[in-house]
Amino acid sequence: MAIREILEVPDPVLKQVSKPVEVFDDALKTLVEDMFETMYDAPGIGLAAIQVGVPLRVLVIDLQPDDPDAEPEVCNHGGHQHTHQPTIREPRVFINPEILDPSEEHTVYQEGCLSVPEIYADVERPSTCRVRYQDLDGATHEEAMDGLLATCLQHEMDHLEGILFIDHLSRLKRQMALRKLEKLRRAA
Ligand code: GNR
Ligand code: NI
Repeated sequence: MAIREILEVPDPVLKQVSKPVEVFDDALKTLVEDMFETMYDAPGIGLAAIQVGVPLRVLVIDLQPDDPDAEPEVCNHGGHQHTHQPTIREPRVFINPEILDPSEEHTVYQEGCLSVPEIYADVERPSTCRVRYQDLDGATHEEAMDGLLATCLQHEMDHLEGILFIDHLSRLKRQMALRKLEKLRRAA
């Protein structure tokens, strides 16, 4: 397992259209493992293969819900004791995903993207949809999506077409976002 470098705007690789996966081999499993490690490290709730420079139709998602009923874990580091809820991992892999039946109802969600760091903006998308996808063994599945999972899946699907969430903004808002990012980078 390895953490891979996440490409950021304006890297032209992010604009590439990703190709379908045709071979379900060990190299694909390694890519997916590395994508999870990279996503958890970032941290983020989703990652498309193109974000680590691989133009294949592969997505990973983990909304990482905290289990409200779980026993808090007590941490003690640097002599400072605190508690936090353990994270339940719910890793999901979508290979060659297709969106079906997007709802007419739309939801606005404040999105961010690991390839557009520290920029957040409202994006409107269909509230629910179905997804048809393959798993790591090549088996096909279909599933209904709603809430943050539907939003995140559609954000990741956009990456497969070379589209970033800022591409959904007006030109003015997109330019403001990119200028803010430039300013943050200069300050860093
Ligand atoms: O970590 C992420 N958070 C997020 C928040 C709202 C909508 C979409 C996302 S996905 C993003 C990680 C990422 O860039 N995936 O491509
Ligand atoms: Ni993204």
